[in-house]
Amino acid sequence: TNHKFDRQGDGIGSTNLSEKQEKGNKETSICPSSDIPTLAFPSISTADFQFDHDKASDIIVEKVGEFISKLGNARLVLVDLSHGSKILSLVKAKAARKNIDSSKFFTFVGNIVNLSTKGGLCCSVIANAANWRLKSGGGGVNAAIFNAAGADLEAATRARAKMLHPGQALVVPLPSASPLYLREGVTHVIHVLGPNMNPQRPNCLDNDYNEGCKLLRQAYTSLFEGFMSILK
Ligand code: AR6
Repeated sequence: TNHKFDRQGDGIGSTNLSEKQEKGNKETSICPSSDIPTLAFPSISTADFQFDHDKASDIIVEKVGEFISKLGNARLVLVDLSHGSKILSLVKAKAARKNIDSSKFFTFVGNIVNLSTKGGLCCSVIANAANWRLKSGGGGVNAAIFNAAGADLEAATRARAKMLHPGQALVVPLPSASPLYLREGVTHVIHVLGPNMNPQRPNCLDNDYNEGCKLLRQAYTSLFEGFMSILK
């Protein structure tokens, strides 16, 4: 019964289509304010930072399970680029096994910077798998988000913090002139720094999964608490 978690950007027959039709399929679609507050987040640390997918999926499901009841009507959505995403399948299966409410948490295939315009999924808040310097570029979801948001995001980020420690998150309200705000209806970006297992990157944990799992749990706690602070 995994399929109930499997919503997709191009899915026919989903509620997404009618949402789009209501907006008249306009290219510049700001999500209606009546929309359910939604956090879209990538799987922190599991690509460039080379964190074990099985361990990461356990932690995602554990943390979602812990926060879901505190979120009121808000939703959490784990996003990845491809239908073949290993982390999405693992999380889907484990969330189903734990009977996590699939209207409050589901996985979604799409690019986190165009979920509304391409996928029909309105997400007011998106998370970024950041680097410790909070710098643009570097590939992955970090490069995609900084590119899509324009210089506004760099300035707004810089005004709040110069760096992050692993396990920390930083909530950044997106200036209303940002293309990501105007086009996709994203009001906040939450930068998250996850644990790093890649020897080519700073602060490599050298396969210490004791510390790594602790830091990844902290990262998701910081992310979901950051999202809750926006909802208040
Ligand atoms: N939309 C949705 N998901 C994405 C996108 C996207 N546009 N791009 C990547 N993913 P990663 P990390 C997925 O490598 O492992 C950067 O260079 C990807 O498939 O972005 O935490 C930073 O500057 C994977 O599931 O983040 C840091 O130095 C997930 O997002 C470093 O990488 C995270 O992959 C952080 O590495």
